[in-house]
Amino acid sequence: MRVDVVSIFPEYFAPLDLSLIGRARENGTLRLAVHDLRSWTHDVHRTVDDTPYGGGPGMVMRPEPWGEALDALAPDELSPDGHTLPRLLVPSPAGVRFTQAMAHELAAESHLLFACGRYEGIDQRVLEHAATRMRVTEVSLGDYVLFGGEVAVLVILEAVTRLLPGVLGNAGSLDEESHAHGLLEAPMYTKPATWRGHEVPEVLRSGDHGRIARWRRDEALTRTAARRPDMIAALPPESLDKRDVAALDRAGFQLPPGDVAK
Ligand code: JAH
Repeated sequence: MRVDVVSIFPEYFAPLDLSLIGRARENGTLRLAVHDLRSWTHDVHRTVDDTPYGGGPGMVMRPEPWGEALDALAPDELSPDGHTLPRLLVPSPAGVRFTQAMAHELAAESHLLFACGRYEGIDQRVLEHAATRMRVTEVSLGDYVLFGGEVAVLVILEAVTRLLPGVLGNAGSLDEESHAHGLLEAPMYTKPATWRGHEVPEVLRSGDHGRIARWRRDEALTRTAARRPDMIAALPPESLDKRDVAALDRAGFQLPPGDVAK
């Protein structure tokens, strides 16, 4: 996968040289380039912002440097090596929610291009114009505001690159994780069996794989009901069997009335 990132703070991306993402870059799984937006400015002050039309606080990123950056990184004509246009992603508190499902979708792309806004954001015409020749997605990690899109890009890139074939050594850990099945995962434990007076639940040491699976399912349901009732409400009713409904009932969770349970 090819990834380009445009930012006025390219130093933010130094951590991408490290660890598993760094290894994916070394072995060619990930071809990542970070670009300084100011390299597409022409004035002596390398200006990237201006005051907002309509008034209001703060500054807005000027369209001209962004236009040139996107022209350079997503050329209009198809490149000779047959490369398709990138998918443009713009972190913004006004974007659609980034989810594990979107991470999977992005991991299937061959080229991602991230535009990191700062201040009050990027002149909207940049996105409008880009949308005339490539797929553009404004994306939000959650309902909070950062100084800019850089940290959001680090998060998205980590979520996406760990799904690329060959990046995660342990492929099994991909499909039993939180959010893969619409429930939070059960708690995990390792040795020693007793630590500072706290015990690992007996069932996990029993060797009874059936009991262990049921216990983990109950824990996942209980914990999800307590922490993320929205996720329980979103479960397809047919995904819950009678023991699931009983576990939720013990947790005091009121399921919406309806066709329940095998
Ligand atoms: C803030 C440009 N949902 C996380 C998120 C993503 C981007 C931004 N804030 C929060 C942001 C200022 C300018 C982007």
